Amino acid sequence: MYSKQPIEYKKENISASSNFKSQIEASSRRSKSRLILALDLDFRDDVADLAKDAKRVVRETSDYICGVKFNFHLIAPLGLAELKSINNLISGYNLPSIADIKLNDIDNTNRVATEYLWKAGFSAVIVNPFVGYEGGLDVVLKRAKELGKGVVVLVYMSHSGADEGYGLTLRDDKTLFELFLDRAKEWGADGVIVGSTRPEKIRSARARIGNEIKILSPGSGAQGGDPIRSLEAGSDYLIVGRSIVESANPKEEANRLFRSLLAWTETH
Ligand code: OMP
Repeated sequence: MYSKQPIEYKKENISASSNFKSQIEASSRRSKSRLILALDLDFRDDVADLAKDAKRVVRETSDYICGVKFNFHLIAPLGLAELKSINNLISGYNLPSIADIKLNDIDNTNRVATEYLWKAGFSAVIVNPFVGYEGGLDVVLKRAKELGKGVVVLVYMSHSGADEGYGLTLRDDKTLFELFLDRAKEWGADGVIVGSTRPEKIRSARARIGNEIKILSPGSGAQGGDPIRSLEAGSDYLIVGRSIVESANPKEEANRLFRSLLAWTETH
């Protein structure tokens, strides 16, 4: 198999604190927050101020969150230098940042894509397990371990059509969801994504994977998921985007959501 030597990383590119899981645990303990901000700024024709606006939202919400997630809303229009500059701000608050590209390709493409993400200062990446291990995600999982970066596996999405894929039953009566959970465990993933709109799936994910793997749940707020029900079902962290980012006052909205979860967070 063709495999290039890994890029030599300068120390500054590697987070000092051991790995993604311990980073987000520490961040959540410190902030008493289970909220990961999805920094999903809406489409605009002129992206000149996009990085500046993203930084503003990070500054305004940093007291109320334990991590930040970037999606194509920023990763597509911005370059490496701008992404790195936003990530520098985020790591200055001791918050980990997750690159949500739902990575889904052959090993060489996955290797190049994630090397850029690590260079841009991300702490973790979200991958699609459908692509498989050998010649697919193997390079990502191995390299992430070397660098203390996190790999988060998509196992049940939050939208209603997710049943058409993740809900399929295989020949041995296992669902694709269960297979993906088993893979996440086998591969030593740091986390899995299960939609906040499906507390019953969160509960069965927790029962199947145990407590070592974090459950990250998007879908509270704009998609109608109930944050407390997700946490009660076993989610470790809630990923929230539009209800904060697109509100008239992101700081106030993040604070409101933070406070609504505080009683739960302080007792668990
Ligand atoms: P809001 O619906 O605006 O709170 O944003 C949710 C964020 O989580 C977006 O960035 C989505 O792309 C992402 N997401 C889901 O909404 N559902 C999923 O099943 C998986 C993700 C994700 O991987 O983060």
